[in-house]
Amino acid sequence: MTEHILVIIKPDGMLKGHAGHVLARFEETDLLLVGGRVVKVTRELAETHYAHLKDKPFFAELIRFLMGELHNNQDMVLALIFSGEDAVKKGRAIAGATNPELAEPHSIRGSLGRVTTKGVFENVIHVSSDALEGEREIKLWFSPDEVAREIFPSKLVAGRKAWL
Ligand code: 3AN
Repeated sequence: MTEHILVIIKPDGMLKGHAGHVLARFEETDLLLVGGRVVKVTRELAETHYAHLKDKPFFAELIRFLMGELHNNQDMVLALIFSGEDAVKKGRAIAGATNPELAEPHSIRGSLGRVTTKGVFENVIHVSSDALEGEREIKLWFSPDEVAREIFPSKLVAGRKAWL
């Protein structure tokens, strides 16, 4: 089934210059890059993105992490949309497990991520966990005009496209 995923190169990955490597890894697949933008992460965006984790003990730190506060105030991330057959499975395989120490060694998180001495997961990228989450996240991070393919329906509102 064709799926659409949001991939984010997170502040640790941006700070360490891993954006090109991540792109190269995804380009080795048959997934199609249909959107990409550099985004300044606000608190509202971070909290909405991780809303499903708001009860976790690490939530506050997770929000600070995505806003770049743990990485030299690197508050710009690269957000990408990839589309294709089984995009979730393929993207999650390239990413590796959430905990970089448990991730397969050749995955992005296994090879480039680390757990800091304070226990923070520096896991380089975010990849949508399933197709529904992919849709929610893509609609949060991108407007229809910023996506190069009609991956989800949109409508015209005051002369501009908005997600349905
Ligand atoms: P994934 O990013 O692999 O889909 P999620 O959505 O469960 O994982 O978690 C989102 C983020 O929260 C992870 N990328 C990681 O940075 C952080 N996280 C998840 N579990 C933990 C944990 N047990 N301790 C610290 N941080 C965590």
